This record gives sequence, C-alpha cells and structure tokens, in this order.
Amino acid sequence: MPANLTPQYYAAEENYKRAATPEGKVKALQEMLAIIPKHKGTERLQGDIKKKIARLKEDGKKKKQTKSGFNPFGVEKEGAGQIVLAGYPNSGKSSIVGVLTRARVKIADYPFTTALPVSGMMPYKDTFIQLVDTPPLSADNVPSGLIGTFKEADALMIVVDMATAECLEQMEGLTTVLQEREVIDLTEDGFIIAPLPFLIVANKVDHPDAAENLGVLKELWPDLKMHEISNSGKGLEELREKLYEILDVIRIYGKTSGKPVEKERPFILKKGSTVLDFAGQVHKDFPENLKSALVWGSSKFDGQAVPREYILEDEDIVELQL
Ligand SMILES: Nc1nc2c(ncn2[C@@H]2O[C@H](COP(=O)(O)OP(=O)(O)OP(=O)(O)O)[C@@H](O)[C@H]2O)c(=O)[nH]1
Ligand SMILES: [Mg+2]
Repeated sequence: MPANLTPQYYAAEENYKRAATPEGKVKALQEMLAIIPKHKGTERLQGDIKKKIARLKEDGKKKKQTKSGFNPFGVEKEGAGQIVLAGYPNSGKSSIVGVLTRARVKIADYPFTTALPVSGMMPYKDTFIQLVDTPPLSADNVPSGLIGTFKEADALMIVVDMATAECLEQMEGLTTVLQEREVIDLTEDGFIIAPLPFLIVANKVDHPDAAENLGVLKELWPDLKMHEISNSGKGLEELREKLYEILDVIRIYGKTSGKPVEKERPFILKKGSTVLDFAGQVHKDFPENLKSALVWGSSKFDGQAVPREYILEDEDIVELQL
C-alpha cells in the first residue's frame, strides 16, 4: 500500500536528518508524526518514528542521571567511619593521609597540590577508619563541593600548620569559613561546637619554628584542645586512637551457637547500641524474632544471658538467641 507522504512530511524528515542535538531530533520526529497521513500504508512508519522518539528520550534520561549522579566531591563511605580533613594550602593534609593509609596521595612543597578528595583506609586494631584527603580551603577560597564533603562526613580533622606564623590566620580562617557554611558552630566564648565530632591537629611540630608558633596560638586560644603531630612520627599512634574515639563507635563480634567466635570482622555500631541494634545490623529480619542474647565481655560473667535492651560495649562478643 502506498504511503502517499506529503511534501511537509519530507521537509520535517529533512529537519530530523539535519538536527544536531537529540532534543532537535525529537522535535523533528514529533513534527513528522503529527503530519504523517494516518492510514494503513503508514502504520509501520508511524511505529518506527515512535520507537525513535522513545529511544532518544531514554538516552537523554540516562545521560542526565549520570551527569547529576556523579559528584567528584562525594566519597563513598567505607570502614568504621569516615573522617574528612580540612586545612589551608600546604598544611600537610596529604602527608597525614599518606603516612596513616596506603592511599596514593600527592605531596609537594607548593600549595594547591590536591585538587579533589582522595580516600584511604587507616588500619585501627582489627578494623579500618576511612580518611579523606581534600583540596585546601582558606578564608577567601572554598572549593565548591567541599562543604558537602564535610557535611557528609562522620567526623572532621581540622589541620593547622605549625611551621608557619600563618597558623593564627589559618585557625581563624578555618573556624570562620566552617561556621559560615554551618559545618561547625562557635559559642560566645569562642568554643567550637559542631553537629559533627572533630579533632584539631597541630601539624609539623618537628619544624624549628613550631614551638614558637604553637606558643602564640595557645596564648590567643588558651582553651583550644589540639593534638600535636608530625609526619616523622610524633603523635601518630595517639592520633589513630583519638580518631577512633571521636567516631564514637564500638566493635562487636558475632557468634553462632556451638561455633568459635568470628574475630576477624567486627560489626561497627554507635556507642550506646543495644543487642537489638546489633541484631538489626546482622539481618533485617532478626530484631523481630530476637528473644535475648548471650554476651562475653562487658557482662558479669562469660556467656551471660541478657535482654534485648542490653547496652553493648567495645569488643563484646554476642550470640543472638532467635
Ligand atoms: N617539617 C614538616 N614538614 C611537613 C610535615 N608534613 C608535611 N610537610 C611538608 O609540607 C609540605 C606540604 O605537604 P602536603 O601534605 O602536600 O600539604 P597539603 O595540605 O596536602 O597541601 P595542599 O594539597 O596543597 O593543600 C610538603 O613539602 C611536606 O613535605 C611535617 O610533619 N613536618
Ligand atoms: Mg594535599
């Protein structure tokens, strides 16, 4: 059966062929569909045009999703908790992540070495804590996207460079920017409070000028709690412990009746979690069926039966009674 297509249709088809963008192609196809003579002879052609429109729209949707779905400042969480570093250019952030993890960070004696967040896993006892190296920020330069990285973190490590007299400016700049962008807050007396746990690290204390700079900083911020470190080793072991502490988590080991405890891989729970919370993390259906549990560790004696509401402690071994 002849299709008997009109000149208008051929013109629209020409537009379709010439259209440079998917949107232009869809528009031309819709035009073709609108003016195509509607009879048996064009049914196949109508079907083809509809398919083309659907495919182009589907492709467009997929592209949009990947475009908006990829954020180079988003860092997928891993391990017992995610700690994001914040600091001025050259303050030694990458060196800290480099010395505590196996991440391949770029370290250099010039500023703005790090351009995007880089994540590394820091071993701590039998678990891992995720450290995220970040591009530098300063009072007048905050990379777009970085505030989002901070807000998504479980905790922050605020790094101040003790090798330079600029450390005062860094401390002020960091607190101002982080407060303005609602990452932390300050009390009237200048104490830092935050929705997120945080640790302030005084870095490069091995530097010849560090003692003097530290003295000045402490004079101006007498109540500031800082942990002193250097990449040559000072304070690094304590840093690991402090980072675990600020995450406020506990490691719990699951045990199956009659079998030895699985000590390799602890479950990570927030401090204050109960046996019921633990059951929920092991399997989503467990809390409903949970009767009680046997606990080794924080309980008065090994294998003591405890109720669902029992609050667990770091390194407890738990056998769920379902
Ligand atoms: N003396 C001393 N120098 C350090 C220490 N940590 C880092 N450095 C030096 O400081 C410089 C900057 O170190 P990076 O780790 O690249 O600093 P950064 O904060 O990541 O720098 P950006 O990525 O530019 O923000 C390098 O030359 C390091 O060797 C330290 O503990 N002591
Ligand atoms: Mg860096």
